[in-house]
Amino acid sequence: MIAEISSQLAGNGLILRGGFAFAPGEDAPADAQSVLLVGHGGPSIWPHFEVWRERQPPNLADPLDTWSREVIGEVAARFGARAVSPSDRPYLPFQQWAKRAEGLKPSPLGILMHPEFGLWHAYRGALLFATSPDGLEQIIAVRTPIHLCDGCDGKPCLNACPVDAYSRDGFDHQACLKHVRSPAGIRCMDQGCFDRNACPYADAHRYSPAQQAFHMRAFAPR
Ligand code: B12
Ligand code: SF4
Ligand code: SF4
Repeated sequence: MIAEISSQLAGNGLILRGGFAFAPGEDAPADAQSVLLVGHGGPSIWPHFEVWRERQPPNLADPLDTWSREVIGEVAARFGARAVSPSDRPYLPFQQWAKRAEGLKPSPLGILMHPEFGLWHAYRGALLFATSPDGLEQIIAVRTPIHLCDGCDGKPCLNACPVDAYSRDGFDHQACLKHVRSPAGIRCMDQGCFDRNACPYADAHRYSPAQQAFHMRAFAPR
C-alpha cells in the first residue's frame, strides 16, 4: 500500500515524508493509530500547483491549502485514511511528527534542517489511519540523519536579515512583518527571506523566486 500511495502522490510532486504508529495511550488525533506525513522536498509541487491554479477563480482564498487538501484528500479517500492539514485548527504538531518520522532537527530559524533538501521543504498534509497500513514497517526505520547545522561555521542564516528578526532567542514575528510590509521590505516580499536564502546548503532545491514570493504573500498579506 505504501508504494501505491507514494505513486499517487508523485503525480502531484508530493512525497511520503515518513510515518509512525502512535503509542498506546498517546495523545493522538481521534481514531488514529498511525500517521503518514506528506510533503515535498524542493520545488517539486510548484508546476502541478500552478496548472491547477490557472483553472481556479483568481480570488480563491488560501489556494495552496485548498490544492493540498484536494489532492491529499483524494489519496486518503482511496486508501481509507483521514487527511489532515498543517493549517487545520487547532494546529496539529506537524514539526513534532516530522522530527519523529524523519529524525530531523530544527535549524536556528526553526525550520527543520533536512540532509538533502536543506531548508527547502515543507509538509502539506498527513494521512491518519485507524490501523497501521500495510508496509508501514518499511518506512519506520530508525533515522539519524546528519544535522548540517552542527558543523556550519558562522551560521549565515542568523546574519542576513535587515532587521535581525531571527536570533538565538527565536523569531521576532512582528519585527519581520513590519519590515516586509514596509517599502524597504519589497526584496523580502519579491525574493524571499534573506536568512533562509543565506543557508549554503541544498542550492539545487531552492524554491524559485515566484514560489518564494507566493509564500511571502501568504505569510504577510497586505
Ligand atoms: C503558526 C505557524 C507559524 C507562525 C508561528 C507563530 C508562533 N509564534 O507560534 C508564523 C506565522 C510566524 C510562521 C511563519 C513561518 N512558518 Co510556520 N507554521 C505555523 C503552523 C501553522 C503551526 C505551528 C504550531 O503551533 N503547531 C502546533 C504545535 C503543537 O506543533 P509543533 O510541531 O510543536 O509546532 C512547533 C513549531 O511550529 C515551532 N514554531 C513556532 N514558531 C515557529 C516559527 C517558525 C518560523 C517555525 C519554522 C517554527 C515555529 O513551535 C511550535 C510549538 O512548539 C505550522 C504547521 C503546524 N501545524 O505545525 C507551520 C510551520 C511550522 N511553518 C513552516 C514554515 C516553513 C514557516 C515559514 C518559514 C515560511 C512560510 N510559511 O512562509 C514562516 C517564517 C516566516 C519567514 N520570515 O520566512 C513549516 C515548517 C516546515 C519545516 N521545513 O520545518 C510548517 C511546519 C508548515 C508546513 N506547511 O510545513 N509559522
Ligand atoms: S546557515 Fe548553517 S546553521 Fe543556518 S540553517 Fe543553514 S546549515 Fe543550519
Ligand atoms: S522575511 Fe525579511 S524581515 Fe522577515 S526574517 Fe526574513 S529577511 Fe528578515
